[in-house]
Amino acid sequence: MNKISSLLFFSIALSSLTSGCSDEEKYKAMAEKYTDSKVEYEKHKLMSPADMAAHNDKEMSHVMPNANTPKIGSDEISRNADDLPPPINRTQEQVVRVDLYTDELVAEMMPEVTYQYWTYNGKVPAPFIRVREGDTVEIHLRHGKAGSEHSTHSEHDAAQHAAAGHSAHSIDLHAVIGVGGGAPLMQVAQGEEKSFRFKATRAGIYIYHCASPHIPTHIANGMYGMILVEPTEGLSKVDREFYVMQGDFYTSGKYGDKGFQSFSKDKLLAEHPEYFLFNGRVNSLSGERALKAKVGEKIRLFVGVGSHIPANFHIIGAIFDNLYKDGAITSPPLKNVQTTTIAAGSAVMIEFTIDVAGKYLLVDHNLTRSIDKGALAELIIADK
Ligand SMILES: [Cu+2]
Repeated sequence: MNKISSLLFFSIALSSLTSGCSDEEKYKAMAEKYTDSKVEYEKHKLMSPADMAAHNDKEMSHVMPNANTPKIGSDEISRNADDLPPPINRTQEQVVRVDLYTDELVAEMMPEVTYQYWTYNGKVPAPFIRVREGDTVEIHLRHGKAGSEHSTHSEHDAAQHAAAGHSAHSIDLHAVIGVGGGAPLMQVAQGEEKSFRFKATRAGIYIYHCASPHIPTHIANGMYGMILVEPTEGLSKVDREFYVMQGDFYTSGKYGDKGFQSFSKDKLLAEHPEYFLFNGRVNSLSGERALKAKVGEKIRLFVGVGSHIPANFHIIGAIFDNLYKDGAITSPPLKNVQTTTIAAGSAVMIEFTIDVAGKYLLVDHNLTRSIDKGALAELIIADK
């Protein structure tokens, strides 16, 4: 056994002991897995970014979230629906710097149910990026939060990340015209930071997501967000804007099963999610965190599907005055729409007003997803 693997073996044995397990065979199996992952990591280090992006990750299927859970936090995983930058009012193009970091963290999917999310900036969805057509966008992506436990590169941490299936993270922005949406330039290993620039030439509302092997797993675990490229003339003025993303989640246990739920790759491959969620968790946008507006106000929603299953987006009791399908915000809108499909990896812009005060529900009109599997949010309309 060389120095690194014996060190790994020692720390695994130690962590197993502290968690009360003394089964020697189990240590051995775990050590072997770590050694394998170490070899795997070395292999990935030697790959070119293009190979990395194309890599189909057959060997990386030994995902071990339990053994590699970096931290247990009670932090809110869900991004608030009003957490987006204000409209752009400048008339000149500029360079816009965007700082992102990746973080894997355990959080509540619903009360007493926890899950290890993979995120940009610690929330699902990722930050809403807002730029103007003609801007030069400079994306900085760091693997690990600066100053955190995994912020600097170490062989041990790298092996852990590799074993957990995220030896690299990256970003593919649908607003980019270029190979891989930037992903081949942006494969970042644990402790690394990379950046690239692109010119936002096409106005629209776009998805961005992680594109590191195994790509569907990274996305399913929560690594997606939106980028809005406003047209040069800007968007029409509204009173409220909200940011909502639907995602499908694949837990080992069934919907509602208590305790830590590991990711199920089998269910992902079978396209059989247990949860359909708005902004990352059950009831993330309800009660205190509901979307709030007033009678007669002009409301604009940006709604996207980050992960793999298209949505049938509907608001019970509302009609979409203007619907900009498929992210096409410069095309004439559809008028008076009840429900819209949103493709996987796409987003829509919706504008509407409501004349009657009360509580309205955002749903996926494939309604078991909302009533039985989580895709439900509240819009509270107050009297003026
Ligand atoms: Cu990733």
